Amino acid sequence: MLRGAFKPTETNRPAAESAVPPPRELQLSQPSPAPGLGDDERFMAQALALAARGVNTTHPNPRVGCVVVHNGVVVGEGWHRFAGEAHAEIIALARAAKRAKGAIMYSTLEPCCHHGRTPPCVQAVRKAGIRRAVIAMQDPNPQVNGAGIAALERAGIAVTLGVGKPAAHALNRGFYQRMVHGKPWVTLKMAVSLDGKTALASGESQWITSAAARRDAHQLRAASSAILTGVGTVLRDDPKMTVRLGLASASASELDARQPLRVILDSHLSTPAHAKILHQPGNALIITAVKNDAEAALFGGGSNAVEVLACRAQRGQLDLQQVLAELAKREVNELLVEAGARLSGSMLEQQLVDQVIIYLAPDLLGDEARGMFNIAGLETLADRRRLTFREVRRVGRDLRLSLDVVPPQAPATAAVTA
Ligand code: AOF
Ligand code: ZN
Repeated sequence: MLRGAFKPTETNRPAAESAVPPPRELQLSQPSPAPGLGDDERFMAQALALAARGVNTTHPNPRVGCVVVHNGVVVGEGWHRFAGEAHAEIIALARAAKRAKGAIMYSTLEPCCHHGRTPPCVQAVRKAGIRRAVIAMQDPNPQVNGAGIAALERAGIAVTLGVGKPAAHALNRGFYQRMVHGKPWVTLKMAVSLDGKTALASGESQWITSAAARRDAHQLRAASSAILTGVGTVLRDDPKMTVRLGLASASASELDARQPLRVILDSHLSTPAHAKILHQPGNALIITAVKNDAEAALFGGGSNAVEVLACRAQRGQLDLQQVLAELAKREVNELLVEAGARLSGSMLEQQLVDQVIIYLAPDLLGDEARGMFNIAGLETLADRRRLTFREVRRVGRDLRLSLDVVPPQAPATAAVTA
């Protein structure tokens, strides 16, 4: 993948991505730890804040932060920025240098013990003379999965596991879901009017929400490994599906390197070869039911990388579970769905969505306008699809609603923060 190959010359410098704050769901509720917390919680909160700086760049790797503390003083900090570059621990230990001897290391993820793109962190931790390691969560990567902790303990390093785990997990919910369940974390985003409409009957939809809400949505894109849409949206809106807003300080190569993979579900391979979505920085993937090499070749001619992949389909509908599995194979941790009512409705009906973000404009578009989700009619209220509000906040003149999808049979609870 393009982003894996991208290597800035200087590691861990103050990053352009700090211009794009992480989505609120990924921000710590306490960026500066409250007084009264124990040392472990306080230093782990610092490591978590460092980890969050990688929110837009570490893909396909997890977001990890590390703090080295000697006699109660922070002597080294680090966070993982790009796959292929040094891990958080390596940077923090290098900063601490000799002061790492006898120090405590706070890491938001279990240090790795395998050779990936970079050498194992546990060796460096041992060599540096760390005496205790505080770790927020185990690395779900099957190549690590507890073996890093076991290696530290074998080296006589005391390990405390679980401090700050919920926040560490939230930062890496996509990485976790891919490693453990073989599918990405799926966020479905939609911009709608107060009467739940996404476009006029004519298809006109630019713009339903304000510039502030659209900027916020670009932050969702920036943190995603891939964006999924349907060919209907491509034909109707000819979208670019790139991260553009809020990245003024990024260089052209950084902008290219951080573009999420653009995925188009197109059963009959009817995406026009000139569609804008195919001609942007970064990679595009068309998933179809009817791969025909001659037709697929039409998409390969330009300067951009466009892959065409055939997936199972039934009655013209692509198998969405297989689509997600294929995306996980391509190391997609977090997937953002920006699609029309049909694909969005199918994703929800098939319980493939983890989180829904709605930007709600205080306007009415009328009965003729298009609805949000094509979902089969229900006979009784007992069959309704349930979601719960996680967060509600105002963005410009619009509201941003963040909702969790409730699995069937689970009781819906109201937990709203305004
Ligand atoms: C750590 N610290 O900061 C991160 C870790 O290809 P590599 O060498 O970058 O290894 C990637 C794997 O390392 C990734 O899948 C995950 O298991 C772990 N990530 N580990 O000790 C870090 N980012
Ligand atoms: Zn490592």
